[in-house]
Amino acid sequence: MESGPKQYRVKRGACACSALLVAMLATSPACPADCEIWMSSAHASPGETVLLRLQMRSDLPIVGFTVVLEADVELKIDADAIEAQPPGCVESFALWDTPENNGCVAMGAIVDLSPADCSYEAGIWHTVALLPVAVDTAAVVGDTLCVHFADTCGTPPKVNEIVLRMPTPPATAIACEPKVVQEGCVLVGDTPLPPRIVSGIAESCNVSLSWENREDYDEVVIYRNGEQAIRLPGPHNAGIEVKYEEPNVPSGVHTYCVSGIAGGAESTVSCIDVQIEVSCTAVHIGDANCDGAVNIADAICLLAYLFGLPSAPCKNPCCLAAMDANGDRRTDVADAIKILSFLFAQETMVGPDGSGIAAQKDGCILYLGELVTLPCATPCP
Ligand SMILES: [Ca+2]
Ligand SMILES: [Ca+2]
Repeated sequence: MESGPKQYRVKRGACACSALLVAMLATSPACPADCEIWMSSAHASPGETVLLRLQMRSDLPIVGFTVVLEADVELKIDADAIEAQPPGCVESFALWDTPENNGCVAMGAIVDLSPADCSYEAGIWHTVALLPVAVDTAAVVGDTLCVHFADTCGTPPKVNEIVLRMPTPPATAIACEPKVVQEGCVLVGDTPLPPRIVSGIAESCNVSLSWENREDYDEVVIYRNGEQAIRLPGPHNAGIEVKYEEPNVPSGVHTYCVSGIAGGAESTVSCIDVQIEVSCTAVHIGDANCDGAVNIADAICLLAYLFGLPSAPCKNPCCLAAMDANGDRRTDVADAIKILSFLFAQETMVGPDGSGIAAQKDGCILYLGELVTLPCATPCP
């Protein structure tokens, strides 16, 4: 089989990083897509070897790449052990680390242009190589040793580039300079690197947290105001961004912290303050007896509340707001009729905010506290 790059027509786009090519902007085709490279980080003890994950993403399918790496002196990328991903698709995997490269390492892979399954799909991150990195035995705990993406390496210069498949036949390709999102680092020590918090946003009554797993974790732990809020079992691959949404958070300022657990050791935490400015109440409209479901028993409960003897069940409602099935901020016989119509005539109930509640939306819903004007001693879970 003919080897690697020769069998593909690869044009270098205007976004290739050579300064010479910048001067050719006027005549070169523009790079048709955004493309990015990223490398995970890890922790390791002196003398230990860890895998760093090389990831790529672009707006067009990726069919090949070259990256140029420079490592801090204590790190050695093992030339023989680079693992290309996915194993069945990478047709040619090359590594250039000759002495004249002045310590840099250039590596690349070509993924077959046909079949199409063997390109890296557009728009999502792909792990394209696992790079073993050996930490020198003389490294000191607490050191941070990084692998950098470099601009050029060797003669003729090799550059960071991603080879993109062009969308129109024949299956031509174009090389683009990728944006470096993160360089990989190894923290010398026993504990994993903490996740990096990207954002913490209050959305009405919910908190939306996002973070980046800086290495592979077995578990991720989220703390709210110093108390453990939830443990998210893994595996959690080192990746770009993970989102977690916590519903029904009380109003006020909350400190959210995230840690990662790997090999039984927990990282330090990364924290962010999030302010919930609104108060929220969870109501299950129509669930007059607060048993978690809307059925005919709720219509009976509501009628008993309205017309029953003082000893009748439901005389002391757990959540009067849940009984207001038609959203008029009163509780009367019309609500019992509304519940029956909801159950047997496909009518919608109405929430305190005026929204319709069809059968598929039936359940515990958060409403802004100011809209829930009827008492609700027991908001639904
Ligand atoms: Ca019920
Ligand atoms: Ca009502």
